[in-house]
Amino acid sequence: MKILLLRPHPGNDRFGLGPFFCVEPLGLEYLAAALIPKGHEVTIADLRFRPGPATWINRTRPGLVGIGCLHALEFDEIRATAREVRRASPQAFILVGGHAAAAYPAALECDEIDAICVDDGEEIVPAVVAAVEQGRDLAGVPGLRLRTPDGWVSTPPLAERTSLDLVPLPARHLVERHRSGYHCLLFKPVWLIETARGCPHNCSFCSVWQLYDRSCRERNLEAVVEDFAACGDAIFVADDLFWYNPARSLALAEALKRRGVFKRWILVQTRTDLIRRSADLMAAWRPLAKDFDIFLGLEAASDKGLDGLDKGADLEDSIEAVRIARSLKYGINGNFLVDTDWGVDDFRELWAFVEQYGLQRAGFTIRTPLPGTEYHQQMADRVAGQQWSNYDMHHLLWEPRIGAARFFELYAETWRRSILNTAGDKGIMAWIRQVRPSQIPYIMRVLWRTQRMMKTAEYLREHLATRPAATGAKELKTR
Ligand code: B12
Ligand code: SF4
Repeated sequence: MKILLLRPHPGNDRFGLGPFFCVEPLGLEYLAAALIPKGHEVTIADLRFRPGPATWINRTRPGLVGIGCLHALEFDEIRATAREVRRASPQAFILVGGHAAAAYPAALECDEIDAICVDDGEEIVPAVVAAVEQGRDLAGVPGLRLRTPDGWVSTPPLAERTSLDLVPLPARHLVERHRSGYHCLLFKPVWLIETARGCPHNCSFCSVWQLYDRSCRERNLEAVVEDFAACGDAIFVADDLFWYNPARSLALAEALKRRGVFKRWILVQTRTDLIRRSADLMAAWRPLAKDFDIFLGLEAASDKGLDGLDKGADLEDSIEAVRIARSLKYGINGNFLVDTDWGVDDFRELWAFVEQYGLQRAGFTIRTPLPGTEYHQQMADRVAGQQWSNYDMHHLLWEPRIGAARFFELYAETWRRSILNTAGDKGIMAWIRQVRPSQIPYIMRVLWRTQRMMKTAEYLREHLATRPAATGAKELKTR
């Protein structure tokens, strides 16, 4: 069958680090790798680049269109894309999947979509394609929400979680036409690699563990080494929790060294307590790249703050992790969560922590009830009527304790303390010196776009324009 897999534009990347990142649709590449050996003709189209869905439909004439949905902030855009696909190809079967779709399918249950995949796709998608091709009932395919004449129904879950080794390598050749457009921070082009999936922890703001029931699955080391060797020299590792299994991580570092893998840059995501107890492992990995950055879940500047998020790590873990990582010359890109219940003292506590430990490379996001979390269920009444694009962790979904105007004033001030503030410690020239001449226009464009995060008025304008009409303009407190 002819299959078209679409990665839609996220719709909202006005705030946050969105402009700094555009990475390949790795989930779709794994789906393609599962479908191609079964004789299907697969095209992946990344709609963050031209052309749009209608052109791709005309070019490929698909029997099934799969739409990837990674983030809740994309829900409205996914539905709009599905509508466009339906118009251009009324006969095609429309299947949606990806992290956010699986974590909260209710947001996508609409007439334009035929089915939603609520688990990993490597087994489920080929089964859907076979059923559609043979005109069989999809009720027998596991892991789906299915649109039926009687409404949306669930099919049984997969008997077992899909092994990551079912499909050893992603079909990266299908996105090569977009490769030069994929970038992360200062690096362009970049490659996204996954070595493991899931996380055993239970941070209250995170939808990953709730989807995978705190399970972790690992890819076969040989496949991972092969993938690293075949990809280019700037790598973003997609694993939810890198270095999670010390013995396996050590074996992987050694296997990569034996294979002669050495990258210009690697970025991984992990936890502070894990780094604190893994100094040897960190030392083993560091020689694998010239520059090696870590996205570290710092989250809060006090033990009370960390406890309130069920982080399961304390402030001493944060301080030690930063010390260990820096002693090994890792770069730290942390993230902190800012709470709508905060007063000025809480902001000051965060600023002091950032200053004391030199964490100006960190990002700051607003604690947001992401669909698929218990926190979202608890906050259901307060978030009613919000548009999905506001779930980017830079919008307020309800009135904060100190009022929106004062909150955004302090939030913008928090961002002004980061290195992204070109009027702050790191000016434009310092950024320009870090990139090749050909990348200067790119870095200028990205920096220009991120400057709105330092401006109170930009947040307020956005807040007024996008909040549910029902809350009314009168609620906005001004100083
Ligand atoms: C890479 C990544 C990013 C990248 C790039 C994303 C992009 N737009 O291309 C960047 C860094 C930009 C990013 C940004 C953000 N991200 Co992000 N991101 C991820 C991450 C780490 C990996 C995704 C991935 O590629 N995994 C590897 C592939 C192989 O797995 P997969 O995509 O899940 O694919 C499988 C299945 O889902 C399924 N599938 C996938 N697509 C499809 C399609 C169809 C049709 C079907 C049937 C099945 C299917 O089959 C695949 C194979 O099994 C996930 C973590 C996660 N566990 O998903 C977070 C994650 C998705 N991100 C998250 C968040 C919160 C964000 C930010 C809001 C963070 C922030 N602080 O600003 C921003 C939003 C940016 C924006 N404005 O768009 C949350 C999502 C929460 C939610 N419920 O919305 C996650 C889950 C992380 C977390 N720990 O909470 N992100
Ligand atoms: S450690 Fe990271 S991936 Fe794991 S539950 Fe916490 S935020 Fe989610």
